[in-house]
Order: sequence, then structure tokens, then C-alpha cells
Amino acid sequence: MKLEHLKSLKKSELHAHLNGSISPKLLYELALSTQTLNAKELGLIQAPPSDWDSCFALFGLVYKVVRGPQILYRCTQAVIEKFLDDGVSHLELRTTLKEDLEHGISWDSYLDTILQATDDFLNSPQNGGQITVKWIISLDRSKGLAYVEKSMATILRHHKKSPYIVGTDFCGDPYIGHFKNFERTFQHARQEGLKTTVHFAEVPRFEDLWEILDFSPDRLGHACCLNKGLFEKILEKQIPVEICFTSNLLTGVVCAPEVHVVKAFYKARHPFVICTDDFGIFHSTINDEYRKVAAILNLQVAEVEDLAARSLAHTF
Ligand code: 6MZ
Repeated sequence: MKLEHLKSLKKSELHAHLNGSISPKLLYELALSTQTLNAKELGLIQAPPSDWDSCFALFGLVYKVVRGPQILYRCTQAVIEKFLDDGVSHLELRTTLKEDLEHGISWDSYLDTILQATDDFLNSPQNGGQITVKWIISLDRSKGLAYVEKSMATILRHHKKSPYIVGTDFCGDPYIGHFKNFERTFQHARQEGLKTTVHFAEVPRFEDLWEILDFSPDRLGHACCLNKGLFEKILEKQIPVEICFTSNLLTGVVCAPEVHVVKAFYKARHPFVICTDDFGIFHSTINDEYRKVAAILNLQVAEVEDLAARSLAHTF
């Protein structure tokens, strides 16, 4: 399928981490102008990761470069612009709250900066009403309950005054912590009108997956390391899944394209949405993802068009 045709399809992107979605070119330019990375690190950001650890090591380099409100503002707009260029008409970006007092960033000012950048972009002639953007704020399970509760209080405060914050994401090292400890906090956010998505079964750790499904999240991210029981429960509950195909292969959690769970969801006619996860880290684009998934599912053009159209049905 031709790139121009893929680009022309209106579609949503529902699982994209802000700091993982800065294009390698922009990241490189910023790293040079700020002189924040050494020669070896500059080499590392020019290639995709080859496994889980090298993927997360790259985020450490991104955070060295994206410091201070001005760079954050610029990166936020650049990420939105790239998705717009690729034909995304509804974008749900996600990010964890950041504090970097040395560079003038607190949780509040971090949120203020990305929301202002979003608002300015959406109201610019460049957008012309072509893309809508919403925010999902990620809460890192590995940082413990006190951190998650404090983050949630900040998120809810901003949610009350901003139309852009629509949901929360339970994320972080899946080997640490248990959803049960955080459930009340997410329940509270739900009562306040925020939707929930969860990083779910991205790795084969089954510790709290049944409890997460009992909570009935509005969407699940990844869901690529499932057993039969979990797979069937997701079908029964009809929870849409955010598929991150390239991410799962490059981090090594799925060993080959042919065994990716997207095949099983497609066969079962279960709702899923093709997403990039971190296109900057993985040197991919949303259209690359559509092309790869279309190839593995043997889709005809009309079916790809249908997949893109249906992605708009699962937004928050
Ligand atoms: C789990 C991921 C992730 O929040 O700084 N993140 N968490 N699995 C993944 N699959 C590859 N990709 C990204 O965006 C980057 C952060 O999102 C989480 C990690 O915590 C990463 O540091 P923000 O905007």
C-alpha cells in the first residue's frame, strides 16, 4: 500500500509516550545544540534499540536532552506536528509527570508547558482544525503508592481546568508492585471522569493481570504476553487493545512477527488500535506500523482503510 494513501487515511494514535516520540532528527539537533550528549551517546540515539534494556537506556539519553520548559514546549509541538503529517486526526499523547527544579520544571509547570504547547498548536493556522489532541497522564507503578497518590492529586487539579486531560495510564516496570495497591487511586480518578488505560502483559509477568481485568480498564496497552485464560477474558470484556507491534519486537517481548498477538485479536474480531508507543526510540512511524500489521495479517487495502476508520471509535 502506498505511503501517500496510508497518510491520507484519518486515524487515531492512542498509545504514544511524549518523550519516546521525539524524532531522532530533532533529538540529534537538540543534543548538538545543547551539548548534552557525548559522541558515544550521539551514536546511540541514531539507531533503534535491540532489546528491553537498550530501549530503556535510550530514554535516559532523551531525558538528558529534553530539559527546561523551552525544549519541552518545542518537542511537544514537534511530536504533534509529526502525527498530523502522518494523517493522525485524533492523538492521545501520554507522559509521566516530571520534576527538574534545576531547569525550572515542577510537576505543575511540566503540565502547564505541555498543555500550553498543545493549545497553541491546535489554535495555530498550521493545524487548521485537522487534528485533535488529548493527554493521558502516566503513573509509574515502580515509584510506590505515595508517589502515585501525589501524582494523581496533581493530575486531578489540572483536569478540572484543562479540557485536554482525559485519562490516566498505569505504567512503569511491570516487575515491581501490584495493581491492588493502587486500585483505590485509579477508582477515584475514574469517579472524577478520567478514563483508564493500563500497560498490560507487555512482559510475561502474570502477578496482577486478573486484578487489572477485574477493574475493567477502558483500554489495554500491549497485551502481548497472554495465556489462554487472559486472552479469553479480554475478549469477553471487549476491552480495546493498543497494539504496539514494532515496540514489542524491538524490545524482544515478542520473538517474531508471525507470533504477535495482533493475529489472534484480528481473527477473533476483537477491537484493537495500531499505535507507535515510541516512534522516536524505534525509528518508526504510525504508517510503518499500519504497513507492518497489514503485511502480517494479509490485509487488502479496504481492510486497512477499515482498521484506520475503526481506530477512531476507541478514543477517550
Ligand atoms: C513501558 C514505557 C514504554 O513519560 O517520559 N515507556 N513503559 N513500556 C514501554 N514499551 C517500550 N515506552 C515508554 O515517556 C517515556 C516514558 O514512558 C514509559 C517509560 O517510563 C519512559 O521513560 P514520558 O513522556
